[in-house]
Amino acid sequence: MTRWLWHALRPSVDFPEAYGKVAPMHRQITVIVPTYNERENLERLARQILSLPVAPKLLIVDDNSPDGTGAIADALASEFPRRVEVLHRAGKLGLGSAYIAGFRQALAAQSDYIITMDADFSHPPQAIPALVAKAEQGFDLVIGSRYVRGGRIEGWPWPRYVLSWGANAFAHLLLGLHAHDATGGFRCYRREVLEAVPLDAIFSNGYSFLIEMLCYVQAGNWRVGEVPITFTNRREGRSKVSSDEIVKALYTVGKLFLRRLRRG
Ligand SMILES: Nc1nc2c(ncn2[C@@H]2O[C@H](COP(=O)(O)OP(=O)(O)OP(=O)(O)O)[C@@H](O)[C@H]2O)c(=O)[nH]1
Ligand SMILES: [Mg+2]
Repeated sequence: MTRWLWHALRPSVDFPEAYGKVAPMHRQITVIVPTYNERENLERLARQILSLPVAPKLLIVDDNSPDGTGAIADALASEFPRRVEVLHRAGKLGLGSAYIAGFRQALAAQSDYIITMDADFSHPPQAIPALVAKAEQGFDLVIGSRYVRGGRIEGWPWPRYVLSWGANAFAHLLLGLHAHDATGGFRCYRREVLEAVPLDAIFSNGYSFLIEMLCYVQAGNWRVGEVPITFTNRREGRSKVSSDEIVKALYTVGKLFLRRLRRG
């Protein structure tokens, strides 16, 4: 309904190809980077993002990282006052809630496209213009994808492949999600999607947040596209994925599956 209204109110951009006519420079793009102990990565990543031709803004959501990442974020915000913002939270409150806090701030700042990515260079910043270009073609959510033709993963030990393959298989079979990379966190959302999704109703907070979010996007009939990326295993800093997170993800998928059954 919301999507229909949006298209009805903006007849000039009714057809996907029309988006391509508007230069991305006219769009405001915010890249949200959640951080927890990313001292080794944040500054270099920020500079690469800020030097991209699509001129994005950067919103760092730091959960009071014990390694001082928050102070690095503040220094970046002082150096680039118009382009870098930092959201400091009291402690490690989870990736999902970090995304939601970032979404709210980016929407309030009138961003047209809101991009999420990890701080550890697993998501290549140089792919951001390709995500935006695909969104400009009329896709409401664009996923930087490891699992479409041209996408690759470098440096993963085999258990990570199994975990990722299993999570995607669950997402496809139990939840009926169509995207090849349903668990990827490198995404570009059109602002209208985030306005339509009931962010308050999202119950998962960890990595399964990405699956729950995609359920809402697909249920809303928003157009989802994927662009291939080379995903590189983190070289600096430490992973925050724990066995705890895996159990929570299984719980989330089970809960979403039951909801899907109930709703037919
Ligand atoms: N603000 C915030 N950021 C988090 C939290 N947990 C993880 N992150 C960040 O979310 C991103 C993804 O976390 P990673 O540890 O890289 O997890 P991953 O990419 O799934 O796992 P690896 O492949 O092992 O790196 C990174 O930028 C983290 O710093 C959290 O609780 N709060
Ligand atoms: Mg990572």
